[in-house]
Amino acid sequence: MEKDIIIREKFAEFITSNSSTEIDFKIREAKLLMTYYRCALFETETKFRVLDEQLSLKYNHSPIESIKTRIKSPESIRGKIERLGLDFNLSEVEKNINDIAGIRIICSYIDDIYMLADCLLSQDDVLLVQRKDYIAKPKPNGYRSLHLIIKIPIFLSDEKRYVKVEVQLRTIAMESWANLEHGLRYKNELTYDASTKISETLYQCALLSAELDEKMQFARNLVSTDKTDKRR
Ligand code: 0O2
Repeated sequence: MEKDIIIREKFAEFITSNSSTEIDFKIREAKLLMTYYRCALFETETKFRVLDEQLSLKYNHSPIESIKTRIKSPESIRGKIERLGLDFNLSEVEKNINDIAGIRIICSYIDDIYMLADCLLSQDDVLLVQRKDYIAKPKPNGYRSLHLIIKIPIFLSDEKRYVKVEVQLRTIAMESWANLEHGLRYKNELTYDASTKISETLYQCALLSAELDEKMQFARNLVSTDKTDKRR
């Protein structure tokens, strides 16, 4: 509620301290920036689809189960600006918020995650900004995924512009756990006891989901070895 009042005040200040031409200009700039992020998502998605086509032929299974893309909502961007204590201006947002454009790659097996990440990062137009491996080192609540922040170029009519994209790579099991956990986390008004029990249960589920991934990977490796043996 208090946040809403602050936002309303900021908006009123913005309206009174800028002429309508300046406001139009700022709106156009914001729209343009969002367009760059959308284009960067097209480019990144295409890169993964190309890799999937080629690697499917090479390994006889498709490493990508599905792809999801999203542009962070204005409310969520606003929340992050406040959390990070940034100024409400576009260059601050562009410089400091890494996940405005997000792409999630759902993979069949754990090895596919690392193979796809390596293939992407070996492309000479992709720059790695940050890598967080929550599979090798899961978060304390059990969350697992590989996160990359990359910069990729988009080619506009008159310039080449590097844009940041957050790439999350995870297996089907990691995706199910994260989606259910996300849903439960936002069920608020829980007592301390209930919330502690839910966290413990989710952590147990995360361990089971990690075990499932390991077993599936083991089965997949047996298929590959068996095929190699037959060829001998
Ligand atoms: P949304 O709606 O997915 O965008 P930062 O992003 O820099 O503020 P942090 O913690 O440094 O925060 O980034 P990190 O660890 O790379 O995680 C960012 C994103 O990963 C989150 O984005 C989630 O999508 C996902 N994530 C991280 N931890 C968890 C978790 O414990 N549970 C679930 N379900 N997802 C997680 P956003 O911005 O939170 O949300």
